[in-house]
Amino acid sequence: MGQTPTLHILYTCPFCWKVRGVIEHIGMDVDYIPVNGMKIKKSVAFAGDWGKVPVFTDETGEHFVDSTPVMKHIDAAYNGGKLAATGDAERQQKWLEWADAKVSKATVPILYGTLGSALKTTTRISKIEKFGFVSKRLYAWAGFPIMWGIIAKKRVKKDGRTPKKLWHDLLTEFTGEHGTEPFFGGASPDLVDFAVFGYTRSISPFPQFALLEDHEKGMAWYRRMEGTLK
Ligand SMILES: N[C@@H](CCC(=O)N[C@@H](CS)C(=O)NCC(=O)O)C(=O)O
Repeated sequence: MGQTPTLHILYTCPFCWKVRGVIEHIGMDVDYIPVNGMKIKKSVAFAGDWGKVPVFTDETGEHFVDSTPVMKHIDAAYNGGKLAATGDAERQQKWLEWADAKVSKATVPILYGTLGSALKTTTRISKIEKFGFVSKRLYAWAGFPIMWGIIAKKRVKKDGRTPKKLWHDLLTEFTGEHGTEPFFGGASPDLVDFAVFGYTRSISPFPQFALLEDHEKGMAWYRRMEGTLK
């Protein structure tokens, strides 16, 4: 027996939610360590020069970085590799890449795509995340014009769809791939389910989640995923 495994996170980080879903599904005992969003690099410097969250540290003190490899590692080491072994490996890999390329890009537009939504998001983040006294105020006021004006606006314009339509299209494409099964993985979820679930769930602390909730098939799947958590 070593130390309790830890996961360094930001509460609102979509990549962290991917890993958290797997941890909750397995019912593992993991200590979540929230980092200050203004000091990520410094907070995870112990894991080398990766400089991002999530970082998983196992009971022996070994570090693992990058959400998809971390999900795979946790599944292999603590779950008998069941999430990876479900279904066809090539199909799983292709859709993991789809999730990391497409669904990951949909989170910023929905959270920051309009000035109003960006303000709602940064206000909420300043309440949820761990911040210092000054950085909290700085983020709440300086964060939203930056996220909206510099990052989100360009992405929304480039895609051409409204952030809501983009999410609905992704959820339609994803659930369409399930066929008549309840999950992408078939009768039970696999790594792809947890990747898409993580990205989707990262929107759940924000009022914009309501825009996803009227995607009927997507939400039915999302609620089934919640039902697999311990
Ligand atoms: N590909 C990485 C991306 C992780 C990532 O970009 N995390 C963000 C927080 S949401 C971060 O730590 N950014 C800090 C930085 O890039 O300096 C993963 O899937 O884990």
